[in-house]
Amino acid sequence: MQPVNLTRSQAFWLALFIALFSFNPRVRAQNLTDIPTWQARWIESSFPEDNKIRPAQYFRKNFEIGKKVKRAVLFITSHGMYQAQLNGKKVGDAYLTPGWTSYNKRLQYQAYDVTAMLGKGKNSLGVVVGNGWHRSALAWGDNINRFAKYLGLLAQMEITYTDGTRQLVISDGTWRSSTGSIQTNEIYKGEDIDARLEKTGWALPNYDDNSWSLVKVVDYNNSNLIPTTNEMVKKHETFKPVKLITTPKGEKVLDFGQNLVGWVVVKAKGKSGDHIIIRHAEVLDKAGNFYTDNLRAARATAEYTLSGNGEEVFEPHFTFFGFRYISVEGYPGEIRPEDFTAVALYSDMSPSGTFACSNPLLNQLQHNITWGQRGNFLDVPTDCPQRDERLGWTGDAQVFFNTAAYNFNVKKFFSKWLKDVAADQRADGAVAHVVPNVLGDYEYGSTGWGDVATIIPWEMYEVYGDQQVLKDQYESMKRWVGYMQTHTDSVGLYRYGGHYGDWLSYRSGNDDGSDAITDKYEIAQCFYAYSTQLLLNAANVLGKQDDVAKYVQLLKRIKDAYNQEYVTRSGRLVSNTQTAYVLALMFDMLPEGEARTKAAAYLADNINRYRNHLTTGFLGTPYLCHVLSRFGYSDLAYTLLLQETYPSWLYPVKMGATTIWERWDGIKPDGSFQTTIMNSFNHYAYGAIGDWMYKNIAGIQAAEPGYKKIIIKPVIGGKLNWAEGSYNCVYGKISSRWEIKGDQLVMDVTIPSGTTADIYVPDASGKNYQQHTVKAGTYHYTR
Ligand code: RAM
Repeated sequence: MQPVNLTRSQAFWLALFIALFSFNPRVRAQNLTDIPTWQARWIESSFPEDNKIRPAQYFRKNFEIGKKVKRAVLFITSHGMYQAQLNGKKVGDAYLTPGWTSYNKRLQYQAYDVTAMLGKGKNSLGVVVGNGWHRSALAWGDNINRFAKYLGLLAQMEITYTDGTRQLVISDGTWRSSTGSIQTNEIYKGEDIDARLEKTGWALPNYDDNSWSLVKVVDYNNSNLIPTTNEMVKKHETFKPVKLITTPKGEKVLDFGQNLVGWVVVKAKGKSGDHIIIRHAEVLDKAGNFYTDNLRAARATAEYTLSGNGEEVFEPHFTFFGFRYISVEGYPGEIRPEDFTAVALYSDMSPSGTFACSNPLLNQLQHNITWGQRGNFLDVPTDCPQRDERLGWTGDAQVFFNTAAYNFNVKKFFSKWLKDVAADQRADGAVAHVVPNVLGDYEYGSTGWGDVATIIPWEMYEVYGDQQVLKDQYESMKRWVGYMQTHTDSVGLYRYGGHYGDWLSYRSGNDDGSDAITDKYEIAQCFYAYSTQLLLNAANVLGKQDDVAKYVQLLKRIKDAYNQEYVTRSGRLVSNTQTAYVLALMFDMLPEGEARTKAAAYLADNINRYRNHLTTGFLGTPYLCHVLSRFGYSDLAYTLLLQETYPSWLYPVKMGATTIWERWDGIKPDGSFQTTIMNSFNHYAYGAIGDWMYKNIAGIQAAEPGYKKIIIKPVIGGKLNWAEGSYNCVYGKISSRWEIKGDQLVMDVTIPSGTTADIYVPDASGKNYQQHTVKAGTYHYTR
């Protein structure tokens, strides 16, 4: 069953429709005239307020259906995470609902068409509510109850009969509540299910709930309720174990062959009280033992106690794990791999792009990028999915946006999250480090992180060509630039506040000055300029001429101050690092002409000094190859891309990675690990190279917003014999494929209707291009 996403206008028409029919005298119960104003009341269990992670709370209500149902819609949300059942069957195919937003300001409800789930006579609506993001400990320390002290439910089913009468079933004081088999449940901890405590048939109409408690009815201000507009989290790929391993320590470990995010469905048959413990890990250590130190305080465990009633099937409900391996303890009988199925859970974005080429290592890199995206696009773009963090780090999201948009359609995903970025923006315009903000009022305003407020809206406009995102986010963009402007000194320098800088850039570990540390305020001045440029672009698109004039002035001042402060007379930068040159060139900080050519040469020289290795961190890496290509160093960009030793993109691939790592050397060449303090093996940020691969190897680029005009211009190099890519833009599918056959180059291109393209066909040497301006169609070239 598909959940129904209602837009505001659909909600309005639904309300009007309901209002018109609500005057029918046969309508039972509520007055329907003011739907979608909620008639339902928030209900909670009678647990006292506490700061413990409680068992999941079960709520139920029977109701009668007397006539033929034409349509029934269930609107539902919770304080906590819910799973609803109608007559014992799960409602919808979404998980981790109601999703994650800045709940105090924006709490999504879902709408499900449940018409086919209702039967004549007695029906039953049952809902389990677990702690979810509302009540789990989030970020570090034991800070639970971030968003709610109590688990709560708000549900409203609107039933329309074929005779036009209507009925409401709402959460109210007549519901009953109890606990059941889902005991501990918490995002980082995992979930414990005791099948002996299952209230068998609890969501069926004939269940006797007399021993259940009556619920408390509580009033909350419902002004934070919003419809769901993005794709919800669903189950996707499944994996069977590729290996059963007994580790040197004697642990029984199953390897699913892929680092993924979700959980494992376990089948088991045993005695009542048999207790299975499933722990999760991304990697095995050097000796081949199960390794969980990098999960820090996250227990990341599922525990199942058997009822003893035949074959039992377990899976968690209100948590998720980042893992490739599980260790299995206490399993009754022989561990048979076929009884374990790993399920990937992620936001249900439709795939939009493909990339492949003649180098298998690059294909594995592309695979790792897409799996990094799947695992970390769980309603919110998270940095990592496994340790006690899993937060919507704004910097990570902005560096990865373009790549993400090639791989999947992320328009709805990011439109929703950007609204939380704006909702969590501080009164002074500072942007939170993580959104939804769970870190408090001081974790704000880092350069490259806060710039998410301008970068993603602008890039999203370029990708989808829809001005709506600029309209929606314009105030937020403006406020972020305003924040930096407020904190600019008298000479126009933004030297204020704490910044993460070029996070996790190369550190040689030697005291020889080779650490690639870029001055944080030098970086900040670059991003200040870039954000101002993007705001200016947005003002132009939206026709805000006063703002255009204002920000043209401001931009000039920012760049002048930068050149005064950070550029030496010979054109070197104060921080003589790759990232410093990359940002200066990418954001046009230097005057056109010689200054830029020289800076590009310094950059190339720096790369050579590191024996053709990158040294960049989160902020420099996404732009590194783009800058090299722009200034005529595409060969060097290819050399970096194909570099196989640390630090490089292919080093983790050579080490067997199936996702992108947080650090260039998460596992060192000798098999030891980076520090346990911060070492995720599923972190999409460095996957931002995907954008360069699509644009330059496959050669697919937007020349105008939304790909109304397309450029196809592959860069031949890296000893590749062929490469191909496709992208489903808003007009349809673009594809590009080239292959070197002997001394000829063959190229096939598809351009969708409604667009035009400039196709640049290289020769086999890659040095000379022939340009063709074309309309929609398929084209074949040989040179
Ligand atoms: C760590 C992670 C995250 C990064 C922050 C600054 O929590 O690496 O990705 O954005 O630091």
